[in-house]
Amino acid sequence: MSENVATDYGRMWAELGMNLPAHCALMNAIPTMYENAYLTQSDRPAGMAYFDFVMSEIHGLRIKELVDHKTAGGKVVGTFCLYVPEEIIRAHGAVGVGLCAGAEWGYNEVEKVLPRNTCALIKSFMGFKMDRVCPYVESADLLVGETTCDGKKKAYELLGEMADVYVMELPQMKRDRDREFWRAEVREFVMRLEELTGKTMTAESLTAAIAEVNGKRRALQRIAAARAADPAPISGKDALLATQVAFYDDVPRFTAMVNTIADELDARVAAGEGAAAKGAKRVVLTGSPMAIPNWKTHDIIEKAGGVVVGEEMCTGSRYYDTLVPETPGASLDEMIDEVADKYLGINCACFTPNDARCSDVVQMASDLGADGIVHYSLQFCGPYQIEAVQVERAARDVGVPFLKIDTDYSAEDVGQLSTRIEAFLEML
Ligand code: BJ8
Repeated sequence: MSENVATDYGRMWAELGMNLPAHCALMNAIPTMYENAYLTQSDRPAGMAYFDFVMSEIHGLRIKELVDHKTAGGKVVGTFCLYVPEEIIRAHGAVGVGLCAGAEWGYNEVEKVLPRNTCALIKSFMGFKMDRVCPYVESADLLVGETTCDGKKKAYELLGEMADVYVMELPQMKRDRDREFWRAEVREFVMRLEELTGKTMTAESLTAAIAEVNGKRRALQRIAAARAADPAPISGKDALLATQVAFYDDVPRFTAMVNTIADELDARVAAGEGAAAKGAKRVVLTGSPMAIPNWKTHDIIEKAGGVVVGEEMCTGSRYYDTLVPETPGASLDEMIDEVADKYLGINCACFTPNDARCSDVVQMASDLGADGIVHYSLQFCGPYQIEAVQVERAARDVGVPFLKIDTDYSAEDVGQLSTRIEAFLEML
């Protein structure tokens, strides 16, 4: 994509206030990463052509859609975490976009304000904002943070000096009083969105939003279920990409495309066709989220001859495995409670205790016939790095081999990780 302001996209990026030379450098890097990770694969489902297109237009067509939505009076709400309820945003006629950044970017500027030993995810979203290279951030009318880990909390204060930031207070335990607290917090969020959009959420608008987002999650569940087959009908990398794109794509279009891919996967499973060889070593990944363009670990595992069959992470099952109940005749208040409760059910390592995550991981490994579990943490992420101890214990208890890796967004450790992962796959 050209950064020339004479092109439609160039003009659009300039009008969003982006730093065009820096954005140009980013846009030159991502296609190469995508080609190396994705277009080198063989036996991909034909339906993945949609995601090739989405990636080729990642800062183009979708941003144009967001800009058109804003021009028509709509709002765009950027989020960084799974706990921010997408249904509530949509029920106000706003579009939600996930902003978790997966690239090492703008670190020189970021490290002037954040300690070097901050996790890559935080440095990345701060770098994207400080360098003005992300059109999703720049088109958002409101950025919504949350009190998960300490690094994010404090980074949101600095982000608030550059953009309009609203922070939801997330409890760190799941007792009854925490549930009540969180339900109240979700109601405050409704009020903030009413103020932003000038619209009042109704039972009808929330019912429609719940149905739409549930449809998206169900479509992703179909892909997840197909991955139980041997040979796996889709690579882990392709399945990961579908979940990553779910955070910002148009919901009805995305759901339709993913259902088409799921139909194709069902047919592949019936025909015994796979994206990986039958008998390839099967790996479940668990840990910190992987935002676009962070495909490093999947790429290493699959280039080493293994196949990733599931992700217990926010860019995986934590995103799609539970739905908000669709209860006919429920009042708006009851629906808001159901939305809040569904989100509080997510098992992030920022909660204590978080035993349910350990059970989720071993259950997933069993359901998908995994040969091993790889625990992936971003360096300096205390919650996941420490909780790895309990996850390892849970894996050992059920006799599933376990490997723990701590990494970041750079390519510097690819050689070392490849060696460790190859040895792990050989041992399985
Ligand atoms: S629900 S995983 S998206 S908080 S990796 S910034 S925890 S130091 S990302 Fe997350 Fe929500 Fe939890 Fe999911 Fe902090 Fe760790 Fe960095 Fe993290």
